[in-house]
Amino acid sequence: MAQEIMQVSPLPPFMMKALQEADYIVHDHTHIKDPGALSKVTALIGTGAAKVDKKLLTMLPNVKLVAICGVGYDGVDVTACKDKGIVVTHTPGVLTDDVADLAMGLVLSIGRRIPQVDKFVRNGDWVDDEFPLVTTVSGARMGIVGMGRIGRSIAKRAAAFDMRISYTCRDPKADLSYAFHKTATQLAAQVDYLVVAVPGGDDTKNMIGASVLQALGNRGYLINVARGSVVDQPVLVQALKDKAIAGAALDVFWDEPIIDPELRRLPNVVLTPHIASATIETRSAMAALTMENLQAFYERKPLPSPVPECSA
Ligand code: 8YV
Repeated sequence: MAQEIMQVSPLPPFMMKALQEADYIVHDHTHIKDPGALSKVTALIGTGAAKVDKKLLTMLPNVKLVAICGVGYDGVDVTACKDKGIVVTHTPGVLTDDVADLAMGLVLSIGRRIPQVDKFVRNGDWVDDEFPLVTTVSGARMGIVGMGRIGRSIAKRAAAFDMRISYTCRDPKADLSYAFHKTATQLAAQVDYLVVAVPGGDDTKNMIGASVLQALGNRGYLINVARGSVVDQPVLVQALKDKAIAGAALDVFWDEPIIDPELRRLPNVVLTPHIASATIETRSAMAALTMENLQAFYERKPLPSPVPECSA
């Protein structure tokens, strides 16, 4: 019998294709309202952008799985899920390299102003002007906020650029020799590039605010490949306008995909549309792992990648 599941965010075509090939009946939560139909839904599926709250769960008495196609699941009320015996899964590991690649790409892009110089050449400005000199990335100081899989992978890449690495996270990692700082503000005061790689959610909301940016200073750059919510965006925009920091390279924002026009107009930023995991290889691997979680759930087998809060 075909299983009925419900998508709680737009799903990319490759994910939809895999679901259809596996014969799932996929409802869209914006169209399904009838309680009889809702009670047939046994699993929810969505990307990292998915919002799953108590109100939604109350409408879905038979849901027992929330499968997120993404490593971040900050939109899911995991406590509410656990209270109802619902397990949440995500896709860690398979996207680590791509996210770290983009973080390093953003460091180089803002440090060397690659998009800006590209525009300079295309506009024909090179004919009678020279692009202002920038500062060297190799050997600069990188501070990483969050030393999980992605943070470690960014550090590995930065080490190949002879960058001097330090970090902050809950507790120092015994196996790492990089300098540890207790707070993001202390870390920011010591670095040229501050790279954010912590999970989103209440614990990290606006953790990069005025004091961190002030500590980063007018020669420092902010890079964010985590979640827009981690950075106090209006405060960042003001700091960029005032040149209180040198620049920012951001893959994630408040209210995606609507981007503050002031931010879009700034010359000292590089902006990418939440594409850190957006390669064919990684998105296929994420879809495959999501499908494995769904399949294991319906076959009553151990789930390949439950979120830590739902792990035994
Ligand atoms: C995408 C992400 O948002 O994994 C995450 O947490 O932010 C991204 O990979 C998305 O979930 C892709 O489906």
